[in-house]
Amino acid sequence: MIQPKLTLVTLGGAFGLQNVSPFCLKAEMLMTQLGLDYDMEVQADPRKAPKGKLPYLIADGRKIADSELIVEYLNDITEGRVFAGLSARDRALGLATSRLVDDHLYWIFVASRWLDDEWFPNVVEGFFHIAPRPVRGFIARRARKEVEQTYHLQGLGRHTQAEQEGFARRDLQALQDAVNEGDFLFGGEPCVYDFAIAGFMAGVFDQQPATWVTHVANEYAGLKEYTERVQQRVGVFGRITE
Ligand SMILES: N[C@@H](CCC(=O)N[C@@H](CS)C(=O)NCC(=O)O)C(=O)O
Repeated sequence: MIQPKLTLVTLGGAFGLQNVSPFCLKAEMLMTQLGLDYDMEVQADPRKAPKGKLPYLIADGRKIADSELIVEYLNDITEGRVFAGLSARDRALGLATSRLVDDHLYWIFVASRWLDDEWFPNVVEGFFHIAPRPVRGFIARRARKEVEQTYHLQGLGRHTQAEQEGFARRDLQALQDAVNEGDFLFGGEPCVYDFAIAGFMAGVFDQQPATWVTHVANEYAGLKEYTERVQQRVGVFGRITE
């Protein structure tokens, strides 16, 4: 295979994490596991990404935006290596689990950062350091309003704090039960679905300071050990390691 020139554009680091976005970290883990030769570039302003979100991949000049579309592209150029060895059932369960993480638990975690008055100052410094200091707070508060509206529209934002914790606990328990047997989800080597789970959970466990979701997640020791195992095996960590 003649490999295209690949550049993975990510949101970069914040809160003690070298790669703060779970979607970016999943792509980084997969590209490393596949042994691809690639560069990483930071774009701290998601509005400059093709779809206003990160990551995107530049492959010989073509931009592929969205981690799932990146996964599909990587599967194509490696002639099916991403999903090799996975049965249709593995792929069904892997996809369902990834959706739980990306489209449900992710939003609870986002809210635990953005909508907690005590934690929000970390968001201002972690995500808006690129804005000039005099307008930083204003821009961050405007963005916070959008997060609040999105969380409400998604539906989770209509629940009490105790109910949100209940939703988070059921998700975490389901993830822990899914990964509790064997080293990885589907055998002796991690696959893209392990990267979706561990890429997300690494940020939950290792961000500084903790949010309430981190405190709750710390009670799921099996999930924490698994998250560490995946990172160790692929050699890519959410946290800053040196
Ligand atoms: N479905 C997308 C989600 C990407 C995403 O939500 N990225 C976040 C960072 S974790 C982002 O760029 N957010 C910026 C924004 O929504 O303005 C993927 O899988 O790539």
